[in-house]
Amino acid sequence: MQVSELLEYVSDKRLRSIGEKVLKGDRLSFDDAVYMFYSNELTFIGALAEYVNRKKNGMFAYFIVNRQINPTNVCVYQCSFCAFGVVKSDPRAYEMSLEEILKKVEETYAQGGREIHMVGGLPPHWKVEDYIKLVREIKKAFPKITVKAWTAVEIHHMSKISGRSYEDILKELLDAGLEVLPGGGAEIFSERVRKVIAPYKASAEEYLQVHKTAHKLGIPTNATMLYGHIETYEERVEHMLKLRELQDETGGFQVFIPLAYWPEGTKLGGKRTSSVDDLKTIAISRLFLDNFNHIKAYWITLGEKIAQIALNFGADDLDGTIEEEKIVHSAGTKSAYGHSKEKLIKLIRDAQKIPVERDTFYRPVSIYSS
Ligand code: V47
Ligand code: SF4
Repeated sequence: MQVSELLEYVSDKRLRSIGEKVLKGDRLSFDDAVYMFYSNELTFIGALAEYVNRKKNGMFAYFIVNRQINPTNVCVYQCSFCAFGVVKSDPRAYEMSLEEILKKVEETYAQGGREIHMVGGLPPHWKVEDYIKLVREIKKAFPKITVKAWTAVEIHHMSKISGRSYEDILKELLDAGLEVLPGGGAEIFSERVRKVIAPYKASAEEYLQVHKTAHKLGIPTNATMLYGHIETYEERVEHMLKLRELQDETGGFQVFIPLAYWPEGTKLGGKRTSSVDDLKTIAISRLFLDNFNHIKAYWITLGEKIAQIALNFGADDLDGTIEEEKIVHSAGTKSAYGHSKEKLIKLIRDAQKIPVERDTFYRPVSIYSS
């Protein structure tokens, strides 16, 4: 059945008019997106989102052979939703040596890995040079691997401790070999929520300013949203609106990644998100962020099965093989720590999409069409 035919079955007039807007390619308003969050018509919203996704990405669904490295979990910020960052005296505190890190990169490279996604806690004793050195050493040893490192929170922190501008720091990181910024640290932009869940780290404005500066320097970046804790639906849409506005201005975002909150071991506590909420959030983000090419169904937070359904609800990317995820596992996620490339290909095929191995910049490396 065509999506246009589906419209006839929707008795809710407001939702039908949102559907008509989507079919015409008109931009959705703040109120449209909020309305969908309160609606119970999940399958209709999902079908609309998948219609938009297929126009943008066809039947392709992307993945990458990559590895996450979290050099340390020691963190001065102690966000209440985070079970990963600990104080230096905590028995769980760790800091990897440069040799350990390079060994992990070597293993990934030997398996055909293309990307190192490196983020961590923010230890009180680290200087800007420590962050830059890690990028430089990885690139020096493995020039072909793409380093996606340090969130806007880390860049802001480097600026705070050194008095240097974002631009100055990003230029030095570029020179060291950094090619793209990951999207972490966005959480929810609402000041009301940030005061409770992340009162000390970079503010929403600072996060956005770092990304804007990176875009100006030609560094592409990713964007995230942590949802399912104490934020309202309105605050989720406000968050996406800020990203849509910046994307209109710069065009520098590659992908939007909704991150489902996991509460175990956090100070904030609370409950897990429902699968319905996960799928609705993926679908609404696909519909609302009309200027983003990609929506990531991050299998670590969604779980493998919901991530597969999400590939039919507007998402077109699973992230990657990852190998050793630590941040969300500290908070109780039940997904694997990593998956082989073959497993990701199977997950995508079973979701009835065509697997495309990509590089960090969404350029296809291999298409597994049969
Ligand atoms: O910024 C922390 C989130 C993020 C929890 O750019 C939690 O391609 C759920 O940003 N429950 C880091 N989430 C991960 C991240 C990311 C992941 C994959 C790809 C990309 C990309 C970025 O993890 C943090 C925070 O928002 N997080 N604690 C938690 N309890
Ligand atoms: Fe530190 Fe990031 Fe965890 Fe906040 S979310 S405590 S900044 S590691």
